[in-house]
Amino acid sequence: MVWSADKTEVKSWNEWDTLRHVIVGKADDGHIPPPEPALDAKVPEDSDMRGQWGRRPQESIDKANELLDNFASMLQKRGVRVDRPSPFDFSLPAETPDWKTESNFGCMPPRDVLLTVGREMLEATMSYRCRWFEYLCYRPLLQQYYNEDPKMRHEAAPKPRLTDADYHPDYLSEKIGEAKRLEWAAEKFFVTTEEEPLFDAADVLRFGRDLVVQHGFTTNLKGIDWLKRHFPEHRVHTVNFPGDPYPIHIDATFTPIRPGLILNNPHRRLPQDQRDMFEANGWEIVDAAQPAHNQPPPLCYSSVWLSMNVLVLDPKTVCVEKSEVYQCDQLDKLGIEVVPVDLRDAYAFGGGLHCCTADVYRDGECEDYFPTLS
Ligand code: DAV
Repeated sequence: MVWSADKTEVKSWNEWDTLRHVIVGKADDGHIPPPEPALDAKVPEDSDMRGQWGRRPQESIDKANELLDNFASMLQKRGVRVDRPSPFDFSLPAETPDWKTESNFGCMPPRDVLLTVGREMLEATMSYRCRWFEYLCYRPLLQQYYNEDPKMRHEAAPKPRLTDADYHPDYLSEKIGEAKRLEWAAEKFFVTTEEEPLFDAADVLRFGRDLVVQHGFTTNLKGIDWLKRHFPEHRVHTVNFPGDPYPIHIDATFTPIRPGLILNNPHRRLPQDQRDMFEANGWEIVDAAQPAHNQPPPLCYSSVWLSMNVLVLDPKTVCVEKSEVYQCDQLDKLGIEVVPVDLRDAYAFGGGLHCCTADVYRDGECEDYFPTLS
């Protein structure tokens, strides 16, 4: 069936088929949330964010929104339908019977919250208390898609309790040190426990009938098991990247570009035993180019590897952050048309071009890209 802009349809099976309809986040009212167990584990030990929290400066919000709006208009000019979330007052405390934290986070990165698999949009559990209510920003859109597309499935994973039992106290220390963190990551000892299923949508990559999920700070093994049970028609694969001292989200680490080609962060290489399924099925895993920056922008959670956090528009066309000249050049040499997008001043609000988007519709059907597994 041919996609039409007049009719709402939810469908996306992978990360690369032609993008027709997408959600782009907003920086409105972005907050640095107060300390809490899972969040503290992710803020780098030398970060300028340690010890401060509250609403981000208005001029940084305005600048980030300008960039996100420009990105959205560029996509629209290319014929992609773009929807935007509805922020709520993120300065409000977030509270359940089990815990309270003084503020919410924001709604710049829909990729963290929403996982589109075929005709389903699934709200992730999340693992930070400050992000527990974030799904509300997307409910008006999900409700609209549900009303307009009779085949759309709106699902939400069980809301987690997020009591202290969900977090290893060892990670509460201010000074763990990178060597220790790398040791823990290699042992798969992460901040989250196995108390209950936890996952962020940005830990999941979609390869047709295979889902590749990173086990790390934001997704535990129970979360991956939940995904297996929830998607019984899929093969769900657990991956780890031992070189990452702050392992959250797969999308600055492992980036499929088109069938057969994946960029991998050279500091966080996929271990050999986990590469086999890719190599046996003709997938090439190449080291991503070096980032163009030595430091993330101010007050940013993410690493410089947002350089590889790209948005694929179709298997020959990829949006790359404009200042990431080495990443642009590498993709150009691989025969990809690079669309440069200015987004760096929005990174602090929750990530790069992949993070700040969530698929609603891509062409293509559910294919098997790993036939040796059948
Ligand atoms: O490298 O800091 C960022 C991922 C954002 N979704 C990193 C991971």
